[in-house]
Amino acid sequence: SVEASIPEPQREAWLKHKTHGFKDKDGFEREVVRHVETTLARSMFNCDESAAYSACSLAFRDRLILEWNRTQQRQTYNDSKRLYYLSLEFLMGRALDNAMLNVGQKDVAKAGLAELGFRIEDVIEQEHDAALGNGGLGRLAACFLDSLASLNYPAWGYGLRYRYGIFKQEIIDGYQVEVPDYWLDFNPWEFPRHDVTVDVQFYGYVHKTTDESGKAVARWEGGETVKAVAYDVPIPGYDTPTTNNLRLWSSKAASGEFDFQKFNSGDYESSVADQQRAETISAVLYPNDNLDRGKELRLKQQYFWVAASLYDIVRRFKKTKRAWREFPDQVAIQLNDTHPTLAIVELQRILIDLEGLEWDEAWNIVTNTFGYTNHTVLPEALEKWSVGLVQHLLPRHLQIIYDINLFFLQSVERAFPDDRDLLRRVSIIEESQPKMVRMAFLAIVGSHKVNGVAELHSDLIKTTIFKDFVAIFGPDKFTNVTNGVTPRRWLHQANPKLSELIASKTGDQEYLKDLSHLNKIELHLKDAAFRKEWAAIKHANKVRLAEHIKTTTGVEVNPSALFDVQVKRIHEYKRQQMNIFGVIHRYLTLKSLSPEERKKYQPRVSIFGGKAAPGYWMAKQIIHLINSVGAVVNNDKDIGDLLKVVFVEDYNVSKAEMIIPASDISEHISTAGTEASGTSNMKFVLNGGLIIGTCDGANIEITREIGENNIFLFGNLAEDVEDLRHSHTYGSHTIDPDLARVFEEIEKGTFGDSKDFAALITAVRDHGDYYLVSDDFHSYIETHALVDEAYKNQEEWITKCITSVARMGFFTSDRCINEYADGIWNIEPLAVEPAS
Ligand code: B1H
Ligand code: IMP
Repeated sequence: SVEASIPEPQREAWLKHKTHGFKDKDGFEREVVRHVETTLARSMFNCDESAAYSACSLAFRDRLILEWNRTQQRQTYNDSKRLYYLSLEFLMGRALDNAMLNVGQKDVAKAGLAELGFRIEDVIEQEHDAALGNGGLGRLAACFLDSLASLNYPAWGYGLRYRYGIFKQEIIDGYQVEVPDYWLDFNPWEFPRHDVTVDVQFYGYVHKTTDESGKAVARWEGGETVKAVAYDVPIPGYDTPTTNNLRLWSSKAASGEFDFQKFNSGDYESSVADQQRAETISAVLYPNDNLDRGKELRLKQQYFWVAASLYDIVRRFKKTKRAWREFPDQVAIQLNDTHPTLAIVELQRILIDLEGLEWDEAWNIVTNTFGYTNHTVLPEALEKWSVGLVQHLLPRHLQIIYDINLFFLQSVERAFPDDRDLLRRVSIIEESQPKMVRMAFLAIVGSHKVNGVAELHSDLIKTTIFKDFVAIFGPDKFTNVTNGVTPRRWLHQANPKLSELIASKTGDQEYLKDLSHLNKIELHLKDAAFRKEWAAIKHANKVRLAEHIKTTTGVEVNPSALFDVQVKRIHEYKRQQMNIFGVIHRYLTLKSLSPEERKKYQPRVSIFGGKAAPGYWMAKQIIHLINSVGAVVNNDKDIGDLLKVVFVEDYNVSKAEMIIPASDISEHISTAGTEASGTSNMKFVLNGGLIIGTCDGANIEITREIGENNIFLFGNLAEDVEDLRHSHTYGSHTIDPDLARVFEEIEKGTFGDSKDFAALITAVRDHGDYYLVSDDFHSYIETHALVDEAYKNQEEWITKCITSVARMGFFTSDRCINEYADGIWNIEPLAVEPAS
């Protein structure tokens, strides 16, 4: 057993004093009080909710870390192949509620906290979100960690420990204002590992020389060194002891606290400045979603994180004393988009420069180790780095990239002789001014599998941006793994009442481990009591959101109105502008009706939320228009409860957990072919809301699963987008008449100074309407009318909702992780006895 690895003479003492986490309510309370009194140095007389949160979290953390250790020991002892998920973003949200539910001790904690004088809901609310991500890509990584642990896969996440996560959004006078998210004051969920550090080199030069045997070798010398310090975050699986690790790297100056040479020569300030410069690397998450800005500090972040992670992975492999060729049997590395692509180059560098392997042997190991997930086809999001910048920062890596490209192009030439244009098109180096390294191409060439994140998206990458690579490598290298979400957080935690109701109908909570069991609720479709309870839960969730809206915006909304929600990053391709134009159209229609006719209209609340990248001016204009429309509509006495427009400030994971269960209809209305998958669409349906959406991303597969009667699809298809764009000759493009009417009203100044919104109008009317807002507007408005009609028949509406939830089993991230494990990583779960 694992215990056998403790040396005999000490074994008895270690085992005798082994720590155990709390077992029951009494034990839990004892741990909380101990942490309040010792770790936090407080007492019952000054233990507020915040201290109760900290102590409660520490009690759970202690439990998790014990299981964490056992899990790591078990995996090491079994010598199992591990997956390493490299992601620059992990949008974790809150940890306490999730830990309590996954460990299965929330009831114990609830009762214990109550005896100590606290309501568990208030304690949970104290936690600050861990917001180390922008949107879907980062939250997907977090769902994957939950599934990997819940399914007992040996897996680690590797990321950066940003000092500042995604900014906090404040809405001031209708505009977005960004406030830094200084979140690490006290984080009970991380373990600093000051003993686990890696020195990471930057800049310098390459010295070509020969070794003793006369073989040519390259030495990367000079430059500067920064230290990476590991911080470990335990990831508990649901109803299993498996507790995996998320290792986040923090940057520090390498030479201890100060550069003593400078210090002794009296240059104290500049040695402190050096220290701060090193810490800058992991200081802040870049707040861009689906956009690449090519900043030097971002490239430094990428290499810092990749180099530290690979060093750690290689160190762990070397402990097994296996031959290098076995590396891909022990290690799978998944690249979450191109952000960690330098890992391919770094592993090749380690193998040839430091370990002395031949190029071909090393390259074979590298390509069998990596898999690459593409998350976007938007041209502005495809990463490229200028050759000059890479040369300056990572001179040896640039040489290796050139060699990878040379060997790759030679093989292409052999297979496709005399096709110069093909070589130009697929070259990893773009021959532009300046020359650029195309990271997606490097990722494809250096991986054994490339996957998209929904069927349409995976088809699109094969026929558009990566078409030539399909011809070169054959179609089998390219595959699809449709995204999924964890039902633990996105149903059980976010919507406990619905989770309980579902459990009462499926028999138990097994559906949280095998989401296909949801289909059992379809048998109860006609059960009147069940339906009534279903509706009551939705209503209660809407009441809770209405309260939040009242306290944060002052707007009173009627929980019986239809809640129409669009919450996601603000982006032109996601078309929040089309949504707000639609709202204006509705407002104008209502205004044109007589009071009698108006009464027949379905009351609605249009709810928006989401952050704009700080430098994305158009997205900020959209936020301003939404708030300006709200200010007019919400105060119009003719309109009353028939229409309200609210913008929920600072959308994040914990707000999503409140908003999503309260939605009747949610909007997933990207221009067809632009949203790779979307994952909130899955969360909304899973929580008993319906969707209005385009034939894009995962909407298509959701439709296939739940049936087209249960979704409101509209708009042009991806295959027609290119031709439509082409037909919009600048200036002469005819605008949909209803949309023209909306523009006219904005230009009249109804929603404030029209100059503020001019760019949103000209983008559609005068600049080619790249996102097809006008082309889709008519169909969008008509489909909203169908939504109104359908909602009036509440019985039929509830039937649609229940049927949809019953058929959502496919969209669990567990299914998704099993597909990656079988088709890409070749890893197996490590069986464990169920939690005691
Ligand atoms: C997605 C990104 C993204 N795709 C660059 N691409 C970034 C690209 O900081 N950057 O430079 C950050 C994020 N994010 C999203 O991934 C897609 O838009 C969604 O459709 C998809 O559901 C999600 C997860 O696959
Ligand atoms: P690493 O793989 O060296 O980073 O170690 C990660 C964790 O795995 C350690 O903190 C231990 O909990 C566990 N571990 C590593 N090596 C051993 C071993 O040889 N025996 C048992 N557990 C180990």
